[in-house]
Amino acid sequence: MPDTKNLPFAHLTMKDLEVKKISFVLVAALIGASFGASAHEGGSHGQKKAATAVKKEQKDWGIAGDAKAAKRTIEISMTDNMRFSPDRIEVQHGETIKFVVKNSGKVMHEMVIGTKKELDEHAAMMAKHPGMEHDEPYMAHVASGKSSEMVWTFNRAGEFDFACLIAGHYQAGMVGKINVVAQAAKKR
Ligand SMILES: [Cu+2]
Repeated sequence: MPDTKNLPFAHLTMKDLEVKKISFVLVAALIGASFGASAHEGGSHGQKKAATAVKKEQKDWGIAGDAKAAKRTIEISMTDNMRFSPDRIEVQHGETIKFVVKNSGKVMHEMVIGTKKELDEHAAMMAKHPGMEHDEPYMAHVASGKSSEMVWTFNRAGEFDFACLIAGHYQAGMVGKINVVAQAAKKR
């Protein structure tokens, strides 16, 4: 057992300790704030710009893309008979696609890209909480008669799905397939 008499604050009451602790937290916060501020200044414009841009998070089915990197546009139409058109897309591994997602129906629809597993789970959650708001760079929610754009980089090869996760729509089969194929081996 340590001898409490030799501890630096042993002579202080609990109340004194609280005050010490609070002022320590305040000092730490101030130091943190000034560090944060100088780090931000050091980052200059580049960092500022990144903060306002779309959050790019690597997913199993790719990552948010830059519109200027998209060399191909794919138009997807969504209808009230719970179908996407086209509902099969093939892209090259590494390709950035600009999707123009058009709602040709009378009710709200959305296009959400993901793995089958992820979409199944997400759809189950949407069915439980139909009014739930969700927004990510791999989804486009489109009101009747409107169009919305979404840019996605398919930097993972494989078979992925896209779906409308509005309660009832996924269950009615509003799903499509995206096949991300590895670049063909160079022929000699
Ligand atoms: Cu839908």
